[in-house]
Amino acid sequence: SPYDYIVVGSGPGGIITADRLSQAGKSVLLLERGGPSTGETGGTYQPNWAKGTNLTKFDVPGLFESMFTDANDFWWCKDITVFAGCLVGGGTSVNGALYWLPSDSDFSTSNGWPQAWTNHAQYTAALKARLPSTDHPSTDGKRYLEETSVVVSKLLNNQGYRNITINDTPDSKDHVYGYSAYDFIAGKRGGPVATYLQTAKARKNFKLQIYTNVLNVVRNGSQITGVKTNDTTVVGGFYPLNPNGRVILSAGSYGSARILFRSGIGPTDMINLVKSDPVAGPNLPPSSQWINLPVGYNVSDNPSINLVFTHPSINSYDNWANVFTNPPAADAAQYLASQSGIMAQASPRLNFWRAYGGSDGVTRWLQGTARPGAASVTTSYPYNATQMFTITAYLSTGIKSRGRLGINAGLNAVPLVNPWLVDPVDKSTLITGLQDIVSGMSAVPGMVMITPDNTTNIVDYVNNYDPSTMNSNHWVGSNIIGTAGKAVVDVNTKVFGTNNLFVVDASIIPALPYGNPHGMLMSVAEQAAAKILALSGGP
Ligand code: 6FA
Ligand code: ABL
Repeated sequence: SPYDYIVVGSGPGGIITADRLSQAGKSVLLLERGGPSTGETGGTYQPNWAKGTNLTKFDVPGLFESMFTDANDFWWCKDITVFAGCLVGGGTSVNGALYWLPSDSDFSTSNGWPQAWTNHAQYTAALKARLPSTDHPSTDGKRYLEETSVVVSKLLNNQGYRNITINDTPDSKDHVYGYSAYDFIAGKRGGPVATYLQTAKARKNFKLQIYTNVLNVVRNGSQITGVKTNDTTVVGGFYPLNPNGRVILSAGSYGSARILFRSGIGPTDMINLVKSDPVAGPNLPPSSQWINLPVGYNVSDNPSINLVFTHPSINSYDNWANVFTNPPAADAAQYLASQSGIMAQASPRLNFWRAYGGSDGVTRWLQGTARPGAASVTTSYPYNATQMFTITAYLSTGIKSRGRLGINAGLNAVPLVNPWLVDPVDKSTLITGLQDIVSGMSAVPGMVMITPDNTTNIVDYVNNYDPSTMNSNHWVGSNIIGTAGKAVVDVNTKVFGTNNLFVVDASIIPALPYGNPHGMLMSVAEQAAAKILALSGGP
């Protein structure tokens, strides 16, 4: 049967949009290419130590670092060459869950937003009401494995930083630090899956269908009639819309761009790659109906650089290496008994921000994330791995570098032009920020930097940093919101040149917010759903 709305992708953008549309009484089909994640969604992938419970890898926050080291990593999209979650919840089922309520700056016109989006307060309030943040996720209210925050706060106190509860004042992002905040709930992964998806699922007019990959939208010129999927149980894999129905793409920055290319929407070079494909080519509309939009351009992601240190007080928690297979027995037992303890939190412990005026007159913000352990160490000196911790420095709001994403001949979604440190002042600002962090070390007796070590200075370290490890998984901008001629979607998130095709996911965000983006994105989805419902001509 046809639907009022077909939402493609059950990441944070898709779940929140689908929940709000179904709450308004519309019939909504949410199509997800991947399978279940948390126990609540039917997921069953769990560590042996949790057998007999419904706690999966996706539920237990302390298993976060094992997402990157597990050989059975079925949750990543295999046809996207950067990290992207392909399962119910998308990125929010596998991410670090760092959760920052958006600031006014995040939605400012100087950050690329249309004026009509700047008043985000009611949408952010709606988000906060559904999904509060916590900086002490363990159910006993205690904080665990806090040595890293103690050491890094000493480093920052010495440089004029203030200690705050970060989500109490989202606009305070200069010389501040605080405990890492998350959207975990009751010691488990929470996010949109545990909240918005549950209210949607309780409605008769909402349906979630998993393992259904949307290949392209089906259209007559500017009118979308439905979507074509890999589902062989329906004729042509086709899911139809009601006559005035709408499709909403929420397949993520790479996923939504690819669906557009495969629907004849985007730069001609990308659509021609689709045309050359023996399977996808025949599903394209005739070239007279192609819609040329800058899909994949204007892409941004935080450039991030890791500094690794040791300090005698640190417990690196065996670098999280054994959390899935064989964690400390007492920690596993405590978590199973009451969802408390070290396993109730992902790896980050402390976050900080500082603003930097650039030589080009633009202010750029630096975010730091500190955690026990390290993803890689380069020194050839001996060091004590049980005492190591990482500070990741991200450059966020204000960066000018942009890249391009697209598809290759195999229709895999790929970065085409890397977006990191293309702009020279982005680069010099990040270098200054790293030098500032390091300059405070003398105030912290016993702190030793092991990556880079004393054979490499910060400038050389940044110059030689492997770009593939400079990424932050915070891709935005590929379907940028804005004005005709420059943007992909309009102020209502409708794709230019179409009557009834929308995009609501990270791809419409014009510029990076201060912090890790999924909190801000969920406010975007609240606002987008309201604008789509208010737009005339729909169901
Ligand atoms: N953001 C934060 O704010 N805090 C964090 O700590 C954080 N950590 C990470 C992280 O550790 C990793 C490894 C990654 C990859 C991202 C992180 N992020 C973090 C970023 C954050 O998760 C993303 O910004 C956010 O999830 C983006 O949300 P979107 O709604 O834009 O897109 P998703 O990729 O989450 O979801 C897309 C969904 O569509 C997926 O479920 C996918 O399976 C589905 N899909 C894709 N193509 C499809 C198709 N053709 N048909 C049907 N479904 C499709
Ligand atoms: C984020 O927002 C980033 O997207 C992730 O990259 C980051 O996790 C989390 N939040 C937590 O800060 C890091 C891991 O801590 C590393 O161990 C891992 O190597 C890296 O992601 C991979 O990108």
